Amino acid sequence: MAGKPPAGDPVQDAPQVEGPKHAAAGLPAIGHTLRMAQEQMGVRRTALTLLRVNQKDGFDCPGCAWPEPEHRHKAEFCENGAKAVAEEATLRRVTPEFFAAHPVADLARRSGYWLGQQGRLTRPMYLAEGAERYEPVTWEQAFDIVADELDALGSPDEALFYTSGRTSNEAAFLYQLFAREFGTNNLPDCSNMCHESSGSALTETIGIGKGSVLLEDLYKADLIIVAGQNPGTNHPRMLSALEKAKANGARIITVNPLPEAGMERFKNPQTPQGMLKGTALTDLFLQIRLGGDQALFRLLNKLILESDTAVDEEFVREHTHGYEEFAASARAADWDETLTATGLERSRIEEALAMVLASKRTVVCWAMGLTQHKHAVPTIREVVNFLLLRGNIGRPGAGVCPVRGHSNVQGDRTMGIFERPAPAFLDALEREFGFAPPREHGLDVVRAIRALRDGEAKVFFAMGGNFVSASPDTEVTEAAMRRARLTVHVSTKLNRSHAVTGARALILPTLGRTERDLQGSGEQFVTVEDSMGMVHASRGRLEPASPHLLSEPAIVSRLARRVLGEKSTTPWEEFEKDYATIRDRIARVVPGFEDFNARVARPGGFALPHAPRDERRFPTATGKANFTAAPVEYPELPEGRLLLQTLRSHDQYNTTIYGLDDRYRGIKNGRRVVLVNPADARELGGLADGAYVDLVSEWQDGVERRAPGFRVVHYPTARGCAAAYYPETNVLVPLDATADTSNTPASKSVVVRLEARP
Ligand SMILES: Nc1nc2c(c(=O)[nH]1)N[C@H]1C(S)=C(S)[C@@H](COP(=O)(O)OP(=O)(O)OC[C@H]3O[C@@H](n4cnc5c(=O)[nH]c(N)nc54)[C@H](O)[C@@H]3O)O[C@H]1N2
Ligand SMILES: Nc1nc2c(c(=O)[nH]1)N[C@H]1C(S)=C(S)[C@@H](COP(=O)(O)OP(=O)(O)OC[C@H]3O[C@@H](n4cnc5c(=O)[nH]c(N)nc54)[C@H](O)[C@@H]3O)O[C@H]1N2
Ligand SMILES: [Mo]
Repeated sequence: MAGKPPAGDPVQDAPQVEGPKHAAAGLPAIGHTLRMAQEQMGVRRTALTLLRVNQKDGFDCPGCAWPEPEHRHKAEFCENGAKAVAEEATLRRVTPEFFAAHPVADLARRSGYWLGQQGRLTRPMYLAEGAERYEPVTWEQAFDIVADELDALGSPDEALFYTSGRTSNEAAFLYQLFAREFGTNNLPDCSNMCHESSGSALTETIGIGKGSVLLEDLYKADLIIVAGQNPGTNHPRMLSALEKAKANGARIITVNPLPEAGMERFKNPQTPQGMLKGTALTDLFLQIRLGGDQALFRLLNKLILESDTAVDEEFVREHTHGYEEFAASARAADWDETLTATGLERSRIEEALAMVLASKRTVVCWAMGLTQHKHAVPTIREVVNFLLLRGNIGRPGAGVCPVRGHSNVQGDRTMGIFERPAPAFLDALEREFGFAPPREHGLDVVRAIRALRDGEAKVFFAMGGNFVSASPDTEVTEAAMRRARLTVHVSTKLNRSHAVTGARALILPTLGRTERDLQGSGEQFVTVEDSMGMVHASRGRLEPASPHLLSEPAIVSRLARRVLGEKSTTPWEEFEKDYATIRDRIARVVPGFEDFNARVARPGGFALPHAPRDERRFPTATGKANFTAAPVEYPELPEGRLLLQTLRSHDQYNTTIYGLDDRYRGIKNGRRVVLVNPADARELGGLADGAYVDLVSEWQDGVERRAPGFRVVHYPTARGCAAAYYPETNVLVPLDATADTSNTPASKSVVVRLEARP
């Protein structure tokens, strides 16, 4: 044992290690959930609130974007969702007195966990230039301040309008409309750091950047491959769907550097049988090296090409383009190189191949393990090649399934939150609202940070999220943010982005999903789109956390009226009063939303059209599904170094830390841990379990990025691959280390060395 964690850490971070678990959910999950919820909400509110999650007359769970099954349980929520709800419906409050007692410098010293634990924001707060503390302001004053700074800009492109993925369709539609009437496409969003690589790869290959399967398809599949995803923690309700798929005969291959408990065994808390024994989910575990997936799928493609009658020739002929070039490239795949890139044994890949060839209906699910690499886009294209080869797109029980994160991140994009909008979308806006939207592409997250850093952007406005903690290269991002003239955050909870501000700053407190939204025409509901393109209503019932909150649509409407004034002929006031009028406009602008108000009134909502899924039509440039050819890539690992992935613990939601445990990985009471394979630890100078190290990232710019004081945990991760939690390790991810094409930060392959602490 060497060293200690750095002194002065305001969180009592003292990790205890018990070793990984081999099953997820079940009784411990329920007990844990209720305890956490009751701490925040009390017993009665806990019962009232949790029973409304994902019910047909209730609110959409803010936990994740996994779809709601047709037959819902009385308790259609999971541990993850319950925690998200408790976090929002908490009875704790952040008041003006709180801000008087805690100068910004003090807030900046606190951990994200501490900030979140303070409770719900209750009043608009303003930090004047040079002031030490936030002070309460009226909403009118707040909008005046934003309008002053926006008016003072040399160009609308000096403003940035960020969105996190919890914003409803209605709010998102208004927000992008406001930004574009103001004159910019600078609409970076959390998607840029998340599934952008999936969007890029899918749009190019199948013509639509969304998944092609519905829940029923999972139930009908013969084979489901879950690559780069940890549903036990991040999409727990997906485990019920996988369980059902298995009961129907599906087999499951898990591709992951970590053995994740949820994929090993699932104890369904909703059946007595499940509670006791549970279902083994994974049939074949491919413990792959970080970034080895493209090589794996490319080799599988070569092997499919070489197997008699394995290729669906009719599908390839009728529906695809680029087959010859792709096939030539795939045939060049090399066993030895693949074994190096993946760290897998040959026999395992052969087993996988046999399962692939035995399957008539295959689904591939993935999340951040595939999207956050330099070569994420070619990796996902290779997955598409893999599915196209055997006709596994646009057929029941088969398809692509990128599993989305934030509960409405997909809907926000559908509503036009995109820095590179399609011309057809802008044309439709122009027709409907009679203004000329800007046509030049705007800035994504990484480019927005550069623009702030270089003084080219001066106002940063965030609709939700925690930009400084979620973004890469924390020191660079924070310094960039501090250069802004004004930073504004529409938020429910306190977070670090409120403490690392521009010269002036505003916190605008807003309603959460769980809360009643009363406007001029009566009680309102909003709508969201889940990971599978289903749109449905969400209606909160709780009394708002404070009488001073405004809803997100109200904030945008009022801001737009104040900033745009006479220049805008859009009926912002009417939108605020009655959200049905927003939906009428969405119906006329966004394809698939025709007759929106009537269709969303039906219980369960409706499915958006998806041409490849519904009619095997591929709206790409070639009019066909595109095979693509690419050379194999995988991260290089210099001697004496490890590849670090930055991932989520069980007790966090992105930058919101619920608690200090990661139950399934057997880690308690601390987050500053780095999981290292014991054999690697031995080779790296005999790093003992329990030793403390600094993580030092090495990148081609020569800058040394350091995250101090991590406890080494010997863990059965793939060789050469380490893991540590985000956002503590974002400081290690270089701003310029991004995925080709999608520009998503490569948060899952950071080259690090471990320096023992004295
Ligand atoms: N409780 C909870 N739920 C959440 C969230 C949360 O923070 N907490 N966040 C939400 C959001 S926004 C998102 S995007 C999703 C994220 O959901 P996930 O993508 O499941 O989240 P991560 O924790 O980033 O986990 C990545 C998984 O991929 C594996 N992996 C990493 N690199 C590779 C690789 O190169 N190849 C392969 N095959 N596997 C790899 C990791 O070992 C890990 O199991 O979850 C959503 N739901
Ligand atoms: N190193 C590393 N970095 C990553 C990732 C990673 O895996 N590794 N993952 C990336 C991914 S996938 C994502 S999606 C991003 C997440 O990036 P963000 O979406 O920006 O971050 P969150 O932590 O989800 O935002 C939490 C805050 O949102 C606010 N909030 C919550 N609910 C609401 C609401 O209903 N309305 C409003 N207005 N505000 C609300 C609260 O104030 C809360 O503090 O992080 C990315 N960053
Ligand atoms: Mo995400």
